[in-house]
Amino acid sequence: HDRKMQWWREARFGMFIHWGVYAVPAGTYKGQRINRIGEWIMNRGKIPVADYQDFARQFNPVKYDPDAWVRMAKDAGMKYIVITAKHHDGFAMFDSKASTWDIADATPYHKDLLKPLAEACRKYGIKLGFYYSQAQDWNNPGGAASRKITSEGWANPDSARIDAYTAANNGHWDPAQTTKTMSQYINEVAVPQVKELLTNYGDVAVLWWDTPTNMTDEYAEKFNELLKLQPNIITNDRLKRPNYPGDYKTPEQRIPSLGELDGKDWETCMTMNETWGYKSYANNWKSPETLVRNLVDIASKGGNYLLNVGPKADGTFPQESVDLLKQVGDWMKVNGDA
Ligand code: FUL
Repeated sequence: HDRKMQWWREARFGMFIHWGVYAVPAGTYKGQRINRIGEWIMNRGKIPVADYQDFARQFNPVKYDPDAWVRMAKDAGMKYIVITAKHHDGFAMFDSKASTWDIADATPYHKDLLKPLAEACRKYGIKLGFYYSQAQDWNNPGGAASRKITSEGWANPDSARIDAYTAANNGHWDPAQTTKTMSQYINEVAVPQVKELLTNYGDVAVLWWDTPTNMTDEYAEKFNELLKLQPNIITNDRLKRPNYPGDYKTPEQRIPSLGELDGKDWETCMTMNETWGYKSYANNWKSPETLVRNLVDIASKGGNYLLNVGPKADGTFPQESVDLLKQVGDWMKVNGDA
């Protein structure tokens, strides 16, 4: 265990990338600004499946340049990247045979987005991990839909507008979401997709599970088994609580106090502004000083900092993120090991 954790413990700094179809609406649906985090727009706006899937027809990231992405991470002093292979909207950013709700079948771009990123990471010696939403999936039928919005401390309870249908249907808001059972979804979509991710992209450094809504130990064990495909992979603590603690804890949007540290490995993930997925009007950017102070605070307490970028639908990073990465990198070149 210590051996496979070694690179991660030394890394200290990584890039989180939340990228998907939600970058197309970018926080606005039918002229209305949907509040809170951008990658939740389908759930927050209770957008029907067919409407949401229309956004994929406009997802054509022709300016996507994974070589440039990896160089920006490396120049900032980051040692690893974790990208959303599939977020809660269920959209696969890779060519999946298990669903047509993927980049290859549902968009004009047609090409796998993760393969060239994996190549660029190999080229520059950056480790690559995949975020995969194993339980929540709002498009592949049978996937779970969370209506708990306070559990991770990232949202505000007063924003919950759960209508009668949603309350009666386990968080779902469109009948198209429940034409299959969760067990069908797990066996026919999620397990095959995780297998694809662990087979077709070379070394995978991290599997970053998320929001174990309605997960059972039986489902968790299916995913856990697949990890054998990558003997050196490490995982976070969100597969299923409490029986699957993974290799490290994931405080979200906050840095633990000294009193909270218990000797277990941990990684603080954090946004540069107020959203993970791109929103056109999210302007509450942290300063470069704040980012550097956070990194120093985290590193001094033995943790890792997973700092998020939410790319736009055209495949570019928001200019503010580019600038912040550059400024952190300039500091790292003098004071760190970038
Ligand atoms: C949360 C997710 O629900 C958010 O969308 C985001 O991915 C964050 C890192 O984890 O639990």
